[in-house]
Amino acid sequence: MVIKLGRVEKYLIKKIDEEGALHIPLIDPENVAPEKAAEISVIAERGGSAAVMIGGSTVASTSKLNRVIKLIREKVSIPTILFPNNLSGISPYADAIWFMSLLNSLNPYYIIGAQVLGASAVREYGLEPLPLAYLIIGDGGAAGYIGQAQPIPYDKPEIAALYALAAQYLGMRFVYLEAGSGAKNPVPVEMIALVRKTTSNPIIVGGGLRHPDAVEERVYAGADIIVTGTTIEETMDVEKSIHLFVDSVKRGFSRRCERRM
Ligand code: 1GP
Repeated sequence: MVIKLGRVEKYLIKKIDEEGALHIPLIDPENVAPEKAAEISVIAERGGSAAVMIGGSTVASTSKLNRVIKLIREKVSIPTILFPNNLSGISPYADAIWFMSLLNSLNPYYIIGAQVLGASAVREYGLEPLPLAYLIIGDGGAAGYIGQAQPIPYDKPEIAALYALAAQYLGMRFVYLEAGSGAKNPVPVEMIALVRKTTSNPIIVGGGLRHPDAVEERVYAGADIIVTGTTIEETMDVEKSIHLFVDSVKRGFSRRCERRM
């Protein structure tokens, strides 16, 4: 039997193949009103972001989440992807869901329990599941705390690489290196580089990425998708912020190509 990829997964893979690396903004419906979320999404689509992720570690109100996604979908055609913290993070209005397992949690609920409870809703809502290994690195922020993670130390890239390889062998098709929203220090470039060497799955990197240079270095090291949340939610100039991030992703990738030549 051949695995049939869904529409959003095919789109992301094709876009990574064509453009090298992508930027995706993350919107937390607990922090951002629907109108503002839609405005950010329109600017992101125009600025070249590949999709919009919606979720946050403390999302408790699915109706608030639904309102945000409905409005975003009215305004943009790039895919909306749920980034669920729990069952409350599942909405029928999105295109896809990171069907994620927090592999370095100490609590089996975040590794497989919530997934078992949420699977039938994902099917019923027709959400496309994107199988994702979620790894908490360093500080871990609220995601690490809520998810009861045993964070991988910043200076132990080999542990992250082994998790990523094990996840690939288990059939997961994306790996997310998460330093935690608003983390003081993002995922180190050395860790991304080693994970890149170890797995062939697309690598998503997020948490604490505020400066375009930091984004560029992480794409150069091998990140395929860069996620930024806080900076875009808090900036007074969303357009400029999106432009800087999308541009730094491109620069990081073209430097990576030059290195290969
Ligand atoms: C958090 O990786 C994301 O889950 C984004 O983090 O809010 O720090 O950009 P920031």
